[in-house]
Amino acid sequence: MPELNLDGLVGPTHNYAGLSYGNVASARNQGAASAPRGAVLQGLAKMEAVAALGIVQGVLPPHERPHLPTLRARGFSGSDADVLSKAAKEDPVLLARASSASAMWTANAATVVPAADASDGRTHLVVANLREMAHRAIEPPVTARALRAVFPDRARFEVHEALPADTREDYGDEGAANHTRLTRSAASGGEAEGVHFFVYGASAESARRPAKFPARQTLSASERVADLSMLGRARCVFTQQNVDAIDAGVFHNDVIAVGNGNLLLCHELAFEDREGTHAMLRNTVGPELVIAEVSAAEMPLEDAVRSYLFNSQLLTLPDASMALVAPLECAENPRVKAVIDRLLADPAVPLARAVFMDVRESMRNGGGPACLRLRVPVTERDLAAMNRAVLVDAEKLSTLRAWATRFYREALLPTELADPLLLRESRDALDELTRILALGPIYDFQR
Ligand code: SUG
Repeated sequence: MPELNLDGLVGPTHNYAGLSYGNVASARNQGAASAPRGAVLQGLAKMEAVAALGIVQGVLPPHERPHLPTLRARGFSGSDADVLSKAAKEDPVLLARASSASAMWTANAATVVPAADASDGRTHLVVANLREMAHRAIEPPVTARALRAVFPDRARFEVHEALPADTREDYGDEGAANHTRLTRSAASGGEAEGVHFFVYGASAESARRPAKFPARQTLSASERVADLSMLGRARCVFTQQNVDAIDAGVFHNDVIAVGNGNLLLCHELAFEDREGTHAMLRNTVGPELVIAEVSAAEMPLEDAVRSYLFNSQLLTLPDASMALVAPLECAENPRVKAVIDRLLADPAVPLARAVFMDVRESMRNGGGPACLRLRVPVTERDLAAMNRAVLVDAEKLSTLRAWATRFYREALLPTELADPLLLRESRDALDELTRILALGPIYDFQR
């Protein structure tokens, strides 16, 4: 029973602009030089490693950045070069927002509910509105086009537009980063039935809310996503994230908890109501559920945020054992490494191995291995019905490496975003990529 992982390809404008309030890595690295080519190659190496574990691996394309329509909508006019230079002078923050490669974190692209759990027997992908961060709120329309180009068969897949981002409804939605699918066994693919665990930062009824940083996911949004996906409420568990953790830099649940099959790995400070959440999960999933918890004494919250242990990918391999694909930072922090060794040695925890990957370029913006991928539990028939040009094998990986090496810069500073050549290079790269991945004209500049 396969699980498809769709990783976001890092875009040519990958840079550190400090745009995400509440994401401590993004703030810490503001203004630093980035390495777009190194970043995309790190991502491809991770995809190669995950594919080698026996997981079905594919890619989602970067978005068009700088996004000229965003700048023109704010009144900047003239040639593309004029628009860029005026924006750089008059509103550099807007230019940075229109230039972020943030679409690489595809865990925030959508929430996915496989056909096995949806009452209409189709797989649902609800695009996330990402309304809380201005630079990410411009992603949804192109994300929807990209997902439809990957899953064109409407009889099997429904790609929903993002929830309304205005204030009529309180829909703050960040997609799969706050959603975990659990099952009664190691099985994580599209054949097994699952339970859907939604974690939100705040709701109208919340007794406590984060004091410092935004609650990016709301309960209303999670409930609406569940309904659009045709999930019966009996399959759902909703719980509030620990607001103190949000204020400590845990801006998504996937920075403090990760689940797969019948295993939930989480920090003791993950949820507002720890005991109640564990009990709801045990009741809904069943006695097969294993909750492997890490205490604050064993690993303080600060280590969770720095190392991104919980942003590891937890994967079921073809032999039904589980592997943790963790950021290299976890191997370098003795306290975190000791937690991983303890989990591997614990016979009650179904975890067989750990693999460490260098995704530092993404980590410096607060994106670990799990942020970089969207999980789609599929069946063999789903795989046959999708656009298989996005799947990676040795040949596709080498094509993508050559493509990145040809178009991507070695280094980039946020002060270089107005360079008209960067726009040109990015468009040329994406134009070529839509051919490599057989996506059709998904970008505004191609329409
Ligand atoms: O939305 N960082 C992303 C990181 C997303 C991580 N995703 C998950 N946890 N699933 C964000 O905060 C930083 C961009 C900048 O500052 O230049 C950024 O958008």
